[in-house]
Amino acid sequence: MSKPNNLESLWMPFTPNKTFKKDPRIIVGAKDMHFTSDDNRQILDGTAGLWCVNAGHGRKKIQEAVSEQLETLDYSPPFQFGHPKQFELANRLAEIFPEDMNHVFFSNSGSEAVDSALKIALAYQRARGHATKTRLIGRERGYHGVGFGGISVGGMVKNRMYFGSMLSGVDHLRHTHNPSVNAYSHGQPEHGAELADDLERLVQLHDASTVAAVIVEPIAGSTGVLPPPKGYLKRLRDICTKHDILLIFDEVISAFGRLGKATGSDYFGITPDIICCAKGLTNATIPMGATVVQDYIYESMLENADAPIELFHGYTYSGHPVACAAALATLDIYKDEGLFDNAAKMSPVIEQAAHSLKGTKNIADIRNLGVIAAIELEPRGNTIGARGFETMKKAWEMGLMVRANGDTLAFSPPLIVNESQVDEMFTTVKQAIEQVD
Ligand code: PXG
Repeated sequence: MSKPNNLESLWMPFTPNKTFKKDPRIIVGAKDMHFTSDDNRQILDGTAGLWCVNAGHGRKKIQEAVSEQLETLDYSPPFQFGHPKQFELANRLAEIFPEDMNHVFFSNSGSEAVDSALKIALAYQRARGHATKTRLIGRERGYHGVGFGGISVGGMVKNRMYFGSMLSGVDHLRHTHNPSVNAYSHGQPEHGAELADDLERLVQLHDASTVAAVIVEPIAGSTGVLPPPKGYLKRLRDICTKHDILLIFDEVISAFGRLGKATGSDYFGITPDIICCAKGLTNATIPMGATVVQDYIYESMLENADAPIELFHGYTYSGHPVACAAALATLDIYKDEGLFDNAAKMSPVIEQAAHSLKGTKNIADIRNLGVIAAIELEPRGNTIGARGFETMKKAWEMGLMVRANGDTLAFSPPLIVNESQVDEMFTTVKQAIEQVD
C-alpha cells in the first residue's frame, strides 16, 4: 500500500501534528505479533497496539463474527429494544468477572465506561437516599480517559490543565510512586501500602457523608506503569467499606488477561464495587466499553429509582451488535487458546528480560507486573520526554513498537507473545537506548 499523499486535513489525537507530518510513521497492516509499515517492514508489536490487541492482530474468528453480524443485524436501537448478543455478552462477562458482579452497562470506549461508572455511583447514592454523597475521589497520576468526568478524577496534569475547572467536588489521593525505596522492584513494590490512608485523611476533611466513590487503576498504566504497593489495594478497599464509599477499579488496561487473569481484581484478590473495562474486550477491533457493577447496586437502583427508567444514561451505540459479536468471538479466543494462562506463564519471562537491562545507560528504574513492563529513562536535562520519544522512534526504525509515556518506555505485548519475541523486544530496546543520547 502506498503512502497517503496529503496528511494535512487530519488533526491527530495526542500527537505532535507538526513534527509527525514531517516524519510520519504509517502502519498499513497487522498480523499476529507484527505490524507492517508503509515501507514494508515488519514491526514487532511490543504494546498490543495501545494496550488493547490482547489476542494479537488479524484474528479470523473475530473477522468472521463481525462480518456475519453485519449481514444479519447491522444495528438496532439500544433504548427500549434489545438484540440477543448484548444479553449473551453481558452474561459471558458476568461469568468471568468477580462473583456478585453480574450486571453490565455497555458503552464505546474506556472514557465512556469511566463516565458511566461515575454517573452510576452518583445516581446509586441518590437512589438509596444518600444524596449528599456526591464527592468523587481519584488519584494523582491516574488516567481515566478524556471525558470531563475522567479528566476530573484523573491526575495527569497535561490532560487537565488546558480544560478549565472540570467537575467540582473532586479530590485526589497521592500517587504511589516512590523510587527512593522501590526502584527496580520486581512485581509489586514492598513500600507504600500506607498511602491508602490518604483516603482516611480526605474522609476526615470532607466527611464520609459527602463522598460517593473512589476511582483508581489497580495498576496505573498510562502514567508510566506503577504497580500498586503490596497491601495498598486491600487497605483502600477496607477504608471504602468502613466509610460506605464505592470503590471503582478502572480496568481498561488490566482486564482481559493483562495480569494473567480475567481481571486485575481477580489477580489482586480485591473486589471493587464497579469495574470499568474496554480495549481487550473486543481485541480492539470494534470500539466498546463496559461498566460492570455489583448486584446490590443494580438491584438497589431498580428498587429505589424514582422513575420507570432507572438510569437516565446511555449511548446510541451502547451494546452495538457488531461490537458484541466481536467481543463474543474475542472471549472465545481467550478461552479456547488459554491466553490468560499464557500471560501468567510469560509474566516471569518478561520480568527477567526487563530487569536484565539494569545498568544500561540512562536507565533510572525498571518496573513490571503480568504482561507489562516499563523502563524509565533519566530525562535529558530539563527536556522531559525527549529521550523517551527519541528512543521510541529509534525502536520503530529498528522494527519494534514501544510506547513512550514521557521518559518511561512501556511494554504490553499481545498475550500470545512467546519467549523469543520477549527476548527480541528487550534486546532491541536496549540497542535503541544505547543509540540515543
Ligand atoms: N482508563 C484507563 C485506565 C486507560 O488506560 C482509558 C480509561 C480511556 O480509554 P479510551 O478507550 O477512551 O481511550 C484508558 C486509555 C498510553 C495510553 O499512552 C493509554 C490509554 C489511552 C491513551 C494512551 O498508555 N488508555
